[in-house]
Amino acid sequence: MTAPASDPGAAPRVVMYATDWCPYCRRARHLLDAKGVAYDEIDVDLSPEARAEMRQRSGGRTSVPQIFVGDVHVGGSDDLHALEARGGLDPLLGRSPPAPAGA
Ligand SMILES: N[C@@H](CCC(=O)N[C@@H](CS)C(=O)NCC(=O)O)C(=O)O
Repeated sequence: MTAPASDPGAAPRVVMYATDWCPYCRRARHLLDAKGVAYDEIDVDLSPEARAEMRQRSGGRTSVPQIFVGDVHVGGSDDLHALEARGGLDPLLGRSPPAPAGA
């Protein structure tokens, strides 16, 4: 169940607009799955309305995937991986970043 937006301790809903065939979507899925992040995937090939919603929410971007954490537009797969590499994804997800190796 998705927690209400008003609950400050709740994990934000993660939404990925994607297509079945897109390799960048596969890369994004792989990262989210590896981190155990639950997300809702919306296939924009199946719905012109969803594709229009994606474009509107992402400031006009047309490529897939487009990933949102709560109301925050992360961007595409490269953006998601870059955010993870600089340690920004866990805080956005409401998680503590992993302890450094050897700590
Ligand atoms: N840098 C982007 C590349 C995404 C990308 O090129 N997606 C392709 C499908 S795999 C696409 O949507 N192309 C159509 C378009 O750019 O409108 C990312 O990492 O998400």
